[in-house]
Amino acid sequence: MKIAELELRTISLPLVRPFRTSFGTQIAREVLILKLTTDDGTVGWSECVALPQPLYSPEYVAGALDLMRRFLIPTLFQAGDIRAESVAPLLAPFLGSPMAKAALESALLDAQLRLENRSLADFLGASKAKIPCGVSVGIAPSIPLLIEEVSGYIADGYRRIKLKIEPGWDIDPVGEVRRTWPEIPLQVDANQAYSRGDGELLAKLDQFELLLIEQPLDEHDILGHALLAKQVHTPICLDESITSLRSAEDALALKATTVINIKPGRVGGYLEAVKIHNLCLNSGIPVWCGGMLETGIGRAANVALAALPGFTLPGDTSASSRFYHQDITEPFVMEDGYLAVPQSVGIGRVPHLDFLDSVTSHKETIRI
Ligand code: OSB
Ligand code: MG
Repeated sequence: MKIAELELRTISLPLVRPFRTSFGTQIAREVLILKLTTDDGTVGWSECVALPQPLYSPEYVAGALDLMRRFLIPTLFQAGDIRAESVAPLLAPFLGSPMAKAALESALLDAQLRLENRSLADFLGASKAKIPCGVSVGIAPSIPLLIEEVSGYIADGYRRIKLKIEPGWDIDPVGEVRRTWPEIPLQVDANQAYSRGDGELLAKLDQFELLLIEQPLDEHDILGHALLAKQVHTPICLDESITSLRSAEDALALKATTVINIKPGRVGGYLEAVKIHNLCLNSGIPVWCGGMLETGIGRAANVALAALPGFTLPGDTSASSRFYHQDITEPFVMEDGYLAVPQSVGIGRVPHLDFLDSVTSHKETIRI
């Protein structure tokens, strides 16, 4: 298979409500959508999960676009005959930027699977036809407004609630949600907002029987997470710190994490994500599929990944309506708290082109 053409576009989709985290507030999703065409005319789609600003990770939309244009795409063009499995090794000399690399690998994988008439779920090794859904809830303007927002998600059928926390928005809001819904599976995500000295404070969350505390400390502070794990009974789960199979091996060996959030973009693609899943499955470490406010394109692939046997916790794999009034693909609609795993060829979704065009702010085509 040879890549003949890559179309890169930036689209902007308004969110149904602002999404506030410890690193900033998103009001729209500005996202890079890739359309790859092979020399025989097969098309593959993907989404780059980098955010517009380098606040969650060092990558950002304009940077990813520049990197792809300048280095990554020319390298793939030069390689000639390739498969999705060749992308990571070919791009490895360019340091970092797993999200940009993942987007290219995913677009090629979608095309490859369409050519082979095979679904991504089947290719990755999915063992479930539907997956239970969790929802990530941003920092709210007040505790009553938080309770109101969570009530809506519970009514929608979500099977797990994740609350974003930061210093000053932790014990009280989490306690109020726990008191209101004593039985709901509940977890929190700090996006690196705490420091090593916060062990005593974070241990106060133990009383709420949370599934886990996600990424309390700096992404590079593996030792800090290991020390914190001795002070806090609630399991520590790493997100930002896990950027590859090797970093997952290291964090597990150092006892910095006992649960892992797998985000394909953060680890360089679905192939690396499966390797981390396999490691965790063999080590008895539960994993769940993280999210990056994906459109239907990225969401479709995440839902396939979340159907693998080691994904034993509900992920941030919400319905399209959690973030968007209108998705760029046929929407993901939750039924009784579950999403059906796409079974058709490739990722199982394609964008609605008229709508995609209507939200596109930039489009360029790179040909060999
Ligand atoms: O830390 O999991 C995170 C969104 C953007 C960046 C980082 C994170 C998130 C979320 C939302 O929590 C997950 C979702 O897509 O539902
Ligand atoms: Mg997170």
